[in-house]
Amino acid sequence: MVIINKLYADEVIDSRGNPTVRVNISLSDGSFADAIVPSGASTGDKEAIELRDGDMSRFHGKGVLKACANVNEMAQSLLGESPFDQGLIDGILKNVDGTSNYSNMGANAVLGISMAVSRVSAISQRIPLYKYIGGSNAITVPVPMCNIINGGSHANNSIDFQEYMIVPLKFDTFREAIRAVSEVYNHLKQIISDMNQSTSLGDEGGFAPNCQNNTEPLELIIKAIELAGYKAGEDISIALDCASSEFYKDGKYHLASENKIITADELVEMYETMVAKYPIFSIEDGLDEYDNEGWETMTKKLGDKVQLVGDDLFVTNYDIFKDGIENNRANSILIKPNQIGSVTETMKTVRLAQRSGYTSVMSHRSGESEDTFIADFAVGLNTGQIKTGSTARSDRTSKYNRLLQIENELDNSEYLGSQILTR
Ligand code: 2PG
Ligand code: MG
Repeated sequence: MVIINKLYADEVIDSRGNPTVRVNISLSDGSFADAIVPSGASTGDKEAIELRDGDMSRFHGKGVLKACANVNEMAQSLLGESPFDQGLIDGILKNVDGTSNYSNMGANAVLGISMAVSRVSAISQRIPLYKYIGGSNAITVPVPMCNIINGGSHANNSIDFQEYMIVPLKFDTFREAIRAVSEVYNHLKQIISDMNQSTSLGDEGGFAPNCQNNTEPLELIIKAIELAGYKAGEDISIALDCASSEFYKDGKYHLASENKIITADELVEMYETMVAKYPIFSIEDGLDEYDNEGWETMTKKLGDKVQLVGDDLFVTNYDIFKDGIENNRANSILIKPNQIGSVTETMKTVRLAQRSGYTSVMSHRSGESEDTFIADFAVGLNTGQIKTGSTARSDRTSKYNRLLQIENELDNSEYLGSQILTR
């Protein structure tokens, strides 16, 4: 029987220059794998707990030596176990931690082990990770939502909304879709540079120009799509992550770039106007994570026109998501494994989406690494969509490059394009 015979963590650096956990694992048959955990900036309140040392003499308090030590401690319960039953392994981790949000061991410690176990199992079985996760049904190469303008807390500019993304819908393959994104991205760079603005990048590789309001980025993007020779709204649509919890204070939405403080109803009206005027396919976190009433209204008004994605709203949490579904909040969920803490729990949430008619979007975090787990995870679970940044910066392109490899490898891959279903 193949068993886990070595498991330990070390502290490495993420794409923002902050420390994060890497878990290294080897099996009795000689298979070895590692996994690096990502980290968010605009995190939802109800996310699983990311353990940081708080020792201000190291990494501004952001060290993860405690989380690494916890990995080494949890390893004691896993050595000698078979790695092939992911549910069993993740169940042991949950028991050892003993809390519902991993506040004891840290979700960064637990997820690192969970991902590493999954990856080393695939290596041991000599199959690709996506196939280990999804078997021969794992064939959908996801439609990317590619971040090309960053604002909010991912950039040091004037834009309130956090992410402006392009979604290549009218393409037959992922390879063609990514080519189109890269072409648009480079046209946008020229446009921004012609405006005498800096083409510096935000955390996810999108540009971070200063704009007069939150709609100017849409104009720039449409211009870039057209200059690249594509039709906005047909070949390529636009997706937003407003990350509105970041500008929600005392029951109101504070749009600093427009000098406005507005109610949920007014913000929803603003979205309705934007959706009528611009080719917007998807809006993520349009309202605050606690604004349930606002979400229900927004879903009623916009749910049959656009994809409404819950990120901070659902935090990949089965129970919170189930309650949201029962109350008609949103029609789509963002899937971030580190929001919930294990591979098994992430899969459970995706299954709930799939049987409830909600779309699901696999997602990176703003703090990332060269780890490509989410690319395989998206294919393995047939999420159909992935959000993993722009076509620049290797922490983002590593995922796209892995998906290009998967598409090549699969004889029967499918790229859904505009067939992505929303309710
Ligand atoms: C988001 C993410 C990823 P963060 O809000 O969707 O783009 O950002 O990782 O900072 O939460
Ligand atoms: Mg988000």
